[in-house]
Amino acid sequence: MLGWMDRQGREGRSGGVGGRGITAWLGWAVRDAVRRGLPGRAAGPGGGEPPRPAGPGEERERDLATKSRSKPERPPRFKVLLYNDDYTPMEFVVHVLEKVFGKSPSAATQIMLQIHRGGMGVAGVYVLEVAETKAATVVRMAEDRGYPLRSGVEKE
Ligand code: TYC
Repeated sequence: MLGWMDRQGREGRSGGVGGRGITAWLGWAVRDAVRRGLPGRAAGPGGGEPPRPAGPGEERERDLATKSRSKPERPPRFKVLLYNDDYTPMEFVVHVLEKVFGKSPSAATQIMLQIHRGGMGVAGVYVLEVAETKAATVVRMAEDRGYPLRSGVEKE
């Protein structure tokens, strides 16, 4: 004969495996199901501990478990644009492209000429915060020298 369990999930003892063994395991299984909020007799009205709201830690754990199953999204990228004007020296634009955007001297020169001829060009592509910082850096460097060079950010 097996042991028994009262409504609170406490184990009783009526012989069999001495009130431990499988009854101890069943007590653990039911308590575990109640803890995790699974449906079961002990979790129903009048039975077992009432399902308590999950604490902040548990909520986070559940969120993480859900998120880890979904494909991680690549953050959107943003182009940093430079605009042509009649006053900023070509050498300064090349300098900016090298120092702020890490371009080689020849790549920087090509981009600068493209902007000079076409009115606008892409200096680099970054996540939003980096793109905005670089665009602001360009404008500040130009303003410090009295040049009207303009920069902007556009979603790729
Ligand atoms: N047009 C400028 C000149 O002739 C050069 C220039 C190039 C300015 C690119 C801005 O983003 C620019 N001095």
